[in-house]
Amino acid sequence: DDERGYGTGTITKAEPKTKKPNLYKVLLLNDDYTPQEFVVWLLEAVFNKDRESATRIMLHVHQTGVGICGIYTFEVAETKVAQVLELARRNEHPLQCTMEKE
Ligand code: NFA
Repeated sequence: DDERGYGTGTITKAEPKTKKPNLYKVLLLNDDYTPQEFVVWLLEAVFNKDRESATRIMLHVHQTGVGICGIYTFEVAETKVAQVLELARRNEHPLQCTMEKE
C-alpha cells in the first residue's frame, strides 16, 4: 500500500489498474459482384480464419447482408478495415467493410 498525505496520515490502497479497452466489431457487407472465393481468401488473409470459419462468415454475409469478421481494439480494427478496402480496390471488387463500437 502507498501512504500519501503525510499531514493527515491517510493511507490509500494501491489498486491494480486494469482499464478495459473499447472494442470494435469489424463488419463485412454483402454485394452482388465480389466473388465468394475472394471473400473467403480475404477472411483467411486479414482475419486469420481457417477455411471452415471463413466460409461460414462469407455465407452469413451473403445470406443476411452483413457479418462480423472479428472484434478488436480501435487501432487493430482500423488497420483491418483499411487492409480489406485496399485489397478490394486492388482487385477491382466493390466489397465494403466498416467498424462499429461494441
Ligand atoms: N454476394 C456475393 C456473390 O454472390 C458474395 C459475397 C459474399 C460478397 C460476402 C460480399 C460478401 N458473388
